[in-house]
Amino acid sequence: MTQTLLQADPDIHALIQEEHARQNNSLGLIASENHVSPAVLEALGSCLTDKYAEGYPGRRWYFGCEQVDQVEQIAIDRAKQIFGVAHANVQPHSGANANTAVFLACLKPGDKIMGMDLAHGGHLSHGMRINFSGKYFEVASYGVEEGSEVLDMDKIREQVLAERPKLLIAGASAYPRTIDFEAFGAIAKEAGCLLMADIAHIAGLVAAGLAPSPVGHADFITTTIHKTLRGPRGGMIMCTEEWAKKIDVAVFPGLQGGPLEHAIAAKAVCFKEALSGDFKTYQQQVIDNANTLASELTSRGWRLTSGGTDNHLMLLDLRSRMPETTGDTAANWLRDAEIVCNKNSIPFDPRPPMQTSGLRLGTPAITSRGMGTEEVKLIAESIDSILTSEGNESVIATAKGAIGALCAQFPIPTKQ
Ligand code: DSN
Repeated sequence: MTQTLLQADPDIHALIQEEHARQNNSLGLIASENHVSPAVLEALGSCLTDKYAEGYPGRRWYFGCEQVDQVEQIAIDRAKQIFGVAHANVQPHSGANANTAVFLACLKPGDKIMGMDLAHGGHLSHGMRINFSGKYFEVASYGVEEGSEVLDMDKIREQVLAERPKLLIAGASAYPRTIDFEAFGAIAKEAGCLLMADIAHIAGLVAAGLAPSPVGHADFITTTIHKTLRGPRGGMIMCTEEWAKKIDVAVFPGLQGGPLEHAIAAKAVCFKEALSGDFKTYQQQVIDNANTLASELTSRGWRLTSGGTDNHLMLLDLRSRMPETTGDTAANWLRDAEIVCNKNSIPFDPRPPMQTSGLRLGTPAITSRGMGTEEVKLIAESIDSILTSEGNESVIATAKGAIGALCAQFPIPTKQ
């Protein structure tokens, strides 16, 4: 029982070491990924994983919760302070769970939800046909405009008033532009429906005041902690006081059993980091790096959907220079040079989701490694050369050398 991981399970130990090396020796451009701090990782790997704590601070079914009560209360208080919300539930195991708990709190099976079309950048938990959200609720969706590829709030207003959903959802996993939560709030009010803002992708930018906050406009705000916010994998729900009790009951016992107090401790550490002075500088650099990557790619002739980005991500339309190349093929070429991103449908994509015509590129993870303008320029040059060479082996080898040198210069923050 006192063995180290290496002694107890050399196979898993070796794979963790390999994964650490993979992360350290490659560039993470997956827009939803990031690298946590050593402090967050330490809390996550703590003895808090051993503790059952069904219930909420001060109201648990189990005894011996004195410490985890304080941990969870600190996480809640910091979340409320960061986002300026009345109530926060830090127990959801994931973003999808957070969304499901909101549905459980305010909807009945068969009620209508309306979110952004998955094919236009929405999320599977916002009404995808084979997701829980699509199976148990009637689904309507809105999307971006053909041509501009941005959300047209006047048109969305008309659609919402025609569809009359019970719950309107604002939020996306592949939308490079600012989301107008104030306009969504006004539409929801006019239509007499509830509004859920899913800020999973942009939570860090919102926390830093660099993207508009849905607070005051949305009844519910859900998020993951592990994207731009730079914390452990997990979710959170914020809401008005009016919904606090229903949300808490929906999370536990409605949807989940025991909370993951080790993850909640890591969330608390992440929130403390988000309250520090450095956090805004980091988030601004994420945006600046995304802008640099976008302008370097567009100056080389690549079209980005909507023409660019306001946040941490962008969608590159491969058809603008390589009409025969799918996102799947392109992402594989980049992977061979240790540039890790994901294929992504672009709005009105004629290709199926497993192929796609686009790549989604994001800058949170490389920014956490300390990379800035010069490094991003080099990354753009490598991406461009690999794609335009159609995955030529020697071009990939050259790019891989340059990326390897960059990674060695900017190690990931954690040692494990
Ligand atoms: N799957 C996540 C993403 O990559 O955007 C969203 O949950």
